[in-house]
Amino acid sequence: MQPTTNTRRRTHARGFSLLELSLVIAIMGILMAVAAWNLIGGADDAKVKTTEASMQQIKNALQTYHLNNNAFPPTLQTLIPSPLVQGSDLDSWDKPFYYSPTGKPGAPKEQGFTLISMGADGIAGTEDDIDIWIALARTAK
Ligand SMILES: [Ca+2]
Repeated sequence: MQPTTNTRRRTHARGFSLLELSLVIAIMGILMAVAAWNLIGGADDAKVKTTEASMQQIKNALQTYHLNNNAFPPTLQTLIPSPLVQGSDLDSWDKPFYYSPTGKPGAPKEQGFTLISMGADGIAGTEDDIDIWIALARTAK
């Protein structure tokens, strides 16, 4: 049966209920939150990769320095002005790398220095820290 003009008008005029509107707004909010989360996560991934690339470059410069001097430099600033390192001693979050010319206790001989980025939170010893040796082991897999 065809709805009469009168019924059709009434249906159209009813519009959305408050519950339907709340539901749509809640779903849109969730979708926007997910999109924002993904954007921020993607930006952080890029910063992690950039930081790891800088650390790789610094590692190569440290090893070249070691070949020439039979020791690692006392500070990263010794290397930074040299043509061996294009970048700086700052990670992607503009925080200085932690560097020590000695390896971690018990580390293999070729890991003769320590180079760590504090990660996005800028705090040492948290989960987002990037240790050059751990990053290299992960990318080698
Ligand atoms: Ca950290």
